[in-house]
Amino acid sequence: MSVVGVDFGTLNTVIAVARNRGVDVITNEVSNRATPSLVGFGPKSRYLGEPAKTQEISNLKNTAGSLKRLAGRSLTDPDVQIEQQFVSAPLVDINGQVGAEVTYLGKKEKYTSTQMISMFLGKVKATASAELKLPVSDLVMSVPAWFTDIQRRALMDAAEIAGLKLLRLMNDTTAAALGYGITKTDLPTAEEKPRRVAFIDIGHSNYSCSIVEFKKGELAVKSTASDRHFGGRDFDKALVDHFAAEFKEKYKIDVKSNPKAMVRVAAAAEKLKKILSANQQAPLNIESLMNDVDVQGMLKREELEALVEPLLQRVHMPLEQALAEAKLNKEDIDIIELVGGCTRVPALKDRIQKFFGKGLSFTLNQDEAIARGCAFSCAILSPVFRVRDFAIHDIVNYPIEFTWEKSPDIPDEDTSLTVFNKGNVMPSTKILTFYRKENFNLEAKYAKPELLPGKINPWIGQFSVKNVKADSKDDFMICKLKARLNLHGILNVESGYFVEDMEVEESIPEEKEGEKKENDKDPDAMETDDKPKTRKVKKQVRKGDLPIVSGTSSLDSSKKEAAAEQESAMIMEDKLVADTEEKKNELETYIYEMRNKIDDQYSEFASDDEKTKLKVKLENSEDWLYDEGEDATKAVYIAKMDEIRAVAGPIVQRYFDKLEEERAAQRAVEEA
Ligand code: ATP
Ligand code: K
Ligand code: MG
Repeated sequence: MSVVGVDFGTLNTVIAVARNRGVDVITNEVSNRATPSLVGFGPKSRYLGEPAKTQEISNLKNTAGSLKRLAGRSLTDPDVQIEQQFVSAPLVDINGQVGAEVTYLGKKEKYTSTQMISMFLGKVKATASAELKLPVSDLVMSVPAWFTDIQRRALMDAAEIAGLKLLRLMNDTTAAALGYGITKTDLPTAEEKPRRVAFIDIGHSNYSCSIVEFKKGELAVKSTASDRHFGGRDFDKALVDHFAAEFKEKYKIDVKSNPKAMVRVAAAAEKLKKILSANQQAPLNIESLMNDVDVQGMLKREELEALVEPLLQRVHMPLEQALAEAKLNKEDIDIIELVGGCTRVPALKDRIQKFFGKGLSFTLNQDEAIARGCAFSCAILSPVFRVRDFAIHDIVNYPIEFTWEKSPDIPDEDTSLTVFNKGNVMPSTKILTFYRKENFNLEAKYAKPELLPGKINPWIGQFSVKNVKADSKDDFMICKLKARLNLHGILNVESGYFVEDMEVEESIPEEKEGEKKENDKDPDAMETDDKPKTRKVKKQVRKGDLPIVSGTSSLDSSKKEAAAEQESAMIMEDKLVADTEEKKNELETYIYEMRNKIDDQYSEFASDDEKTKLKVKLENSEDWLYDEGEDATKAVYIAKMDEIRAVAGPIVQRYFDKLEEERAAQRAVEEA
């Protein structure tokens, strides 16, 4: 069984696997350690990951990125409107969920964000499986800590549709913290002061800071704060705006009117930004950007910093919030660990360092720490892998309340309760008690919608409790419901049962005598009656289960099955296209090979007549290949190959017979 950790980034996805020697980041089909988080749709197949990036500029309208930021969102969400600036395919509404409209196999199609994520995760699965040479199912994946129930459920659904089993959805910075802690041998003991580390992750779109306390064998997240619209792409955008204005002035071209030109400028801007992290000045040159104009620009690091000054002024905010929520001061933080590609920007490092007034630490691999942490978590959770356990206490980021209808029998009953408060430990289980004579419903929702990202629906779920009835004396049934905020940060009412108050006999625990008394104990005072003492106490005794019917934002199983079938069909289609391409390449190679060999090693084994016949066959086949055979089916390529083999076969056979004859003669000589 495989043990896989995935950092599903807005721009890049990194896959790590745990093997017996430790955790490694794996490479994809083109040997990259990160895969673009992109899906594309073509006339014959889909492009997932690297091919989507390769095709992006020529296939803008049918390429979608920012996938995870679309999870669980609706089109009208203001956050999605921001996302549309970074997604080149048009975003549309699909029954309340955001999706993309694309042309696939020559037809207009719409896919929800959940479907597109499952397509991409299918690719992640194939990449891991190819590297491990094992079927892949179990994995741990990271998400920003600010993701809500509906966003997390969407990711769970997407993984399931892709045939993956998510053992844990882990917050990005918590994953980095696990990777940090699990390899440390010098963490404080239970009695000592904990080590306090601030983990700061600034990626392509998001900036998060978690304050984490470490002790031997455990970590506890104290707070997490984020600026969910702060990352590398905002730097890129500032550069694009700058150069768009400059090119308008200098070359009289409006790149903003030309989507392809915009993508090319954005790519060049990102490259320029990276160079400026290590150099004081860098050029930006693009050939034939639009209207046959070649553009040239130049930028100094200080100019970049001036362009992003409004962003830099926000750097301190998540840091201040994280400290306040952890009830700590800057001075309490022992170490500041930075991860995420964007933390390479010198101005950012500088501001963070100034904020804390102490040096920053880069002991984790900035691009790979989160994926590695996820792989460690998967190893801990996997039944097949032995790894030192490390306890992870995360926290609730938004308060969750339950509401219910007032019982007709209890007029002064409250009708809501905040069950999980912000800052509570997560995962966590709470038992809710209700006195009822009839079936009842309760609803879970986020208590403070204004804290949620964008216009996320605060509703979490409705739970109907069945088989509730009054007892023979018309007394209330005492109903107990188990509400669990699980490892994924998803809330469920997992089970219900009812109890009865009963009098039970309970043995009285022997009173512990103090040590001093024990020492000068008088032997005559010893107890002679050895019958255990008991007392009657009232206790709640579990009497039976209460079925619960849940309605949440998760897809129901029939929808998931349908999506999984659709996904399988697309995988088959993609595979057929890939196989067809392979057969075509084989045919092409075979033609070249035969043409060379017929006048070389095969020459003496063919009559002139046979040679002419084969050469004509090869030439016709080649002409066909570059004409109507350009786009044939797999079966036709195989048939063409067979046709050539029919002519070449006897010749090749004679050649091998001769080789065999020579070998036999050689052996005879050696044995003689
Ligand atoms: P997110 O965490 O927001 O979902 P992500 O995980 O895909 O996104 P990362 O891979 O951590 O993001 O970081 C990618 C960003 O880091 C990009 O904007 C990239 O341009 C930027 N980046 C990478 N290297 C450098 C560098 N040397 N200098 C400046 N920026 C860099
Ligand atoms: K990443
Ligand atoms: Mg990231």
